[in-house]
Order: sequence, then structure tokens, then C-alpha cells
Amino acid sequence: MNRPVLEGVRLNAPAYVRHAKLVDWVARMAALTEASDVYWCDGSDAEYDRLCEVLVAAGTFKRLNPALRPNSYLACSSPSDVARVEDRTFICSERQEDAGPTNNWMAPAEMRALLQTGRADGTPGLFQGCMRGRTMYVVPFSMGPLGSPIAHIGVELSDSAYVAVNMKIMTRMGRAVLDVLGGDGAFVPCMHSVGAPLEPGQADVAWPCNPTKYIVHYPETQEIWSYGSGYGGNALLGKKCFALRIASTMGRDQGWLAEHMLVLGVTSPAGRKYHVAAAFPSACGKTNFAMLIPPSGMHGWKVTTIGDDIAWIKPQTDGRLHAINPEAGYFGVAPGTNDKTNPNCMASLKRDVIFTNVALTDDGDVWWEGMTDTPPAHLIDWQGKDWTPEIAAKTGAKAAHPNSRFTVAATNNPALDPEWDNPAGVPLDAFIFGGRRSTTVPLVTEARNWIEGVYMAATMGSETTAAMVGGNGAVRRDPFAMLPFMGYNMSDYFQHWLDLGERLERAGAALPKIFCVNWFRKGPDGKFVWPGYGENMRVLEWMVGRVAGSAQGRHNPFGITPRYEDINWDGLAFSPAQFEQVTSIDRAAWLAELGMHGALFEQLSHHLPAAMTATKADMEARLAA
Ligand code: SAT
Ligand code: MN
Repeated sequence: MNRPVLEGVRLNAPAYVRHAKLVDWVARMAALTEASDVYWCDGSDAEYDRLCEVLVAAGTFKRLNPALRPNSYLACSSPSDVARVEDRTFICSERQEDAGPTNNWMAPAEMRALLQTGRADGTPGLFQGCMRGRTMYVVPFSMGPLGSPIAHIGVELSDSAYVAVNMKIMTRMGRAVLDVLGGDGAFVPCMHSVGAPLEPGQADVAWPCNPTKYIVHYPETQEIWSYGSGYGGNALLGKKCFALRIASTMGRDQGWLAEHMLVLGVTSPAGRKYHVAAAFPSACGKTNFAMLIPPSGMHGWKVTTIGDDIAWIKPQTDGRLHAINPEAGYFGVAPGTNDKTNPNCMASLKRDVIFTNVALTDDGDVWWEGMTDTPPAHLIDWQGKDWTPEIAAKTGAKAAHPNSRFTVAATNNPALDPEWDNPAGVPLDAFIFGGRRSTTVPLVTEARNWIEGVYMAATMGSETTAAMVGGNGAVRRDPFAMLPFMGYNMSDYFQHWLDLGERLERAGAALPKIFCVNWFRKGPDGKFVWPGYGENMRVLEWMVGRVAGSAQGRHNPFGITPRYEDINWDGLAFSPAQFEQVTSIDRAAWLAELGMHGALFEQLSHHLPAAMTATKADMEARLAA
């Protein structure tokens, strides 16, 4: 099939490519974008090294000092391209009501005109000619273990070598995927361009991108089109676009769940292992929780990582929900990560890392806010400017961008769970939902039943973070931590969760328990009261104790919470008064909170399950009693 299909452009398809529809699609996309060359990624280490060299030559990558940070690179993006762009993210279902009130929507035909075919007024489609002067990389990838019945395959076409090397770390990528795909396997086409064509003789910039951005999903035809950004979830299309937005619609249609959740294993001193999936919004510590090291007072407990961001969860023949991590690497937040907050993560980052938007030290290593107590005397900040603690004190300039990231393979993680790559997944014992709330929401609450748990998850709120453009700490409702990642109508998704629970319960399955946590309550001094990080193990111990039937608690208006004496305090000085600060329920604050649940339910009224409003009424009655 290695035949020139287009005038001027060779498709360069290697002999091992046997999928006629794939080759045809690549040909059509090369014609649309007028890419000057096509390169098929084989996923080999040699290819990774070669593409990294290309990126070094282009000025996108700096090679870090190999003595300090072997085989690692720093990329600094354009200041206009540093996070997910939620207001430029679209769900283009045929009917607007299927995208629902929480998503931006445009009719597919209108969006296709805008992106592909051009509009009636003669404006060309954004993808027309958008790769002129650039190579189009063909990036075949598997979300989930290669060949697993739970996995799905995608192919990303991108004009960014940065995307290709990140995809090599974040997914199972390359020739082996095409072998699984065979001659006619199904794949999700993922089209990506930075939107910066090069005219003959035009010099490139280190981080090409376009002020116009579109992150577009067609759920009915299962396609992704992303234009204008080279950063993170905007550009690594296997992650939020495929594994959450498109996969959530697959899950709805096929009876499974695609969730914004870490998955961890927790083993008790007696050797019993539990599996827990936990949903938190972006940049709320999912990676830290997934790599938690129990404090010394909790000797014998062990936490292992299955995944740190996304879980695909399917009912299996044993009647239980099993989870896999569709990803193969971590795209984690750098600032705040250090040897105290996440030693396993720091160990993972010793070599073979791509850093994006952190600061460069004078000896060619990286630094970010919170990495060490004392910052280096001089740095080059993420925007390439001189940075000193004195300058920072005066201007407030951050050395690393608050949403700066590392990309690293899961296999670098010393706490990696031996089952992380098991195609059958791990059986779940509990779900945890958590937001970042400085007030109101207690440290931990157990739902009394599945419906109450779905209610807790559906009404979750969180203060926004730097992971989204414009994130500034305001509280917004973030149901299931999925608000920016839902591929369909949010209320239909609540119903999907309720239906799945009911179906499994009717079949006699033991459903996972559902908990709601908040590590982020602040005291009157504005400081966090709960120490968090490794100490979260104490809450985790209580939760798995509830699963095992050994831990006690008492009922509050919303569920079951531990009393002070129900938590293991070995090795931590945390007083009953402090415990009261993180667990107290303020009636007035909760009346306001329930008012906000009401406002959310009004917004989501189309198809809102009756069980949600009924549960709210029950809570109101209990709160009033
Ligand atoms: O979407 S990203 O992958 O850029 C990171 C996040 O928001 O969790
Ligand atoms: Mn995330």
C-alpha cells in the first residue's frame, strides 16, 4: 500500500499497515491539511529519541543535564497555550439536548463547515491547508492493555512531534497497535493540528499554536477534531477527549463507565487487598493520592497505583465492577510535588521525563514552586526570563506555571500495582468523590446506599484550579468531577449510574460503597486544617474498614461519618477540636449548599432523575429535624 495517493505527497505507509480504511483516511487528511510529509510512528525507543532530537533542534525541547536528569527534556509553551480551554470545547451531537446544558454545542454540519469544508460565505475550513510546511505524524494508540477486551484503539494525526512523543509515554503507541487493529478493526479517528502552517521560507517558532482554538467531539460518529493548541488535554487526544468524552458515550451505549478517577490498591497489615476508585477535579491531588505512602504510625499499610487520572469500569461475569487504567503514563501537575508531599512521584521523575512549563536551573535541571523549601538563587522561568527569589517577591512572578506538568511512564512509578496492566482490570470495593472546598463539606461521609452516593457525586462542588484557563478558586458544581469531560447530557449520565447500580443490585452483586471526602477545609487563619497527603491514609483505613464491616461511624443528615475515636491517630497529633473543624456541619452553610444543589438541578432539569430531587428532599427534612 506504499503508493503515492496524492499529488506531491507520499503517504509513506509502512508495509505492515494492512488497514485500507485507515490508509484512506490518512490520505484524505493529508490532502485536506496539505501536510508536506506523512510519518507513521512505530512507537520504538529509537524513534522516540529521534523525535526528541527533532524537537531539540526546533527549540521546542531543551535537553536537561543528563547527569542530573537522564534522558529528560523541558518544553516551554506559548503563554497563550497553557491549559485546557473549556469554553472552546464542543460536543457536536445531532441534537443539542444530547450534549446537554453543561456542554458547548454546535450542529455537526455547521462545525464540519467551519473546520473542514469551508463555509457558504467562502471562508475556508480551519483544517484546509493547516499543515502546510509540516509533517503529519500518524500515531496509532491503544487506551488500555493491548488486545484487552476492555481496551479501545485510536489513531491521532498530528502536526506536532511534541504530541507524538507525549503519546508514546501516555499510551501504548505504535506498530503493535496496528497489528491488533488488523485489516478492519475499529478505531477512533483523532485529528489534531496546532493550526500554524509554514509558508516556504517561513521560520518556525518553538511552540507553534493558534489563537483560535476548537476542541471538537462528534459522539455519534466517534471522531475528535482539535485545532489551535499543542497543550495537554487539548492535544493529547487519547486522554480527556477520547478516554472521557467519547468513551463516556460508548459507556452509556454499552453499559459501562468512563470516569475521571484514579484507581489504587490498598493492602492492610493483615494482607487483605482492596481497590478504590476516586474522582477529584483536575489539580486536586489525584496523583498524590494514587501514590500515597502511609505515615510511619500506620505501619503495614500499603498503597499501590493502578491509575492516576482516568478509569474505565465494566461489570464482569463475577457480578462486580472491574476497573482498568486506559493510560500508560502520568501527565501530572508539577508545582507542590516534593519529597514530603509525594516521594513516589519524585522518584518516578528521576529520569525519562518530559517537563512542560517548569523552570530551568543554572545546572540544567528543573525546579517548580514547592519542590524545595528554599528556591535556587537563580532560574530561567517557564517564559524564558531570569527569575530570582527577589524578583518573585517584588513581582509575584512564578518560576513554573501553576499548571506546569510532567509526562512520565507508569513503569517509572516505584508504587506501581502489579495488576496495573492486567487486561481483566481490578474489582472495585469503593468509590470516593472529592472536591476542593475550604468550608461546609466534612472530611469524609459514607453514603447509606447507591442512590445517596450518586446524589453526593452529582452535587459535588469544587473551587476551580489552574488546570483550566481562567481557573481562579471560585466554587462551581462539578458533578462526578466530570463537568469538563462529559460527552453527553449530564442528567442522562446520572441516570446511567442509577441504572447500572440497580441492574447490578438486582443481579445480587455487592456494589462498591460510595464516599465523599474533602481534604481542603480551612481554619479561621485561612490555613488547611487537615494535614492531607500521606495522612489521608487514616481516612482510607476508615473507608476500607467500612467495606470490611469493622469500622464504626454515626449517622448525620447526609450519611455516615466517623467519630474522633473511629479514626486511627497513631503517630499524628490531631486534636478532637481540630477534628471538629474538619467534620462539623454548619446548618446555615448546608441550607445554602442545598440551595446550590437546587440551582444545579434546575439547570439539569431535562431528564434529571426523580431520585435526585427525592434524595434532596430527604436531606432537607433530616437537616430541619
Ligand atoms: O486535561 S489535561 O490533561 O491537560 C489535565 C487536566 O485537566 O487534568
Ligand atoms: Mn484529570
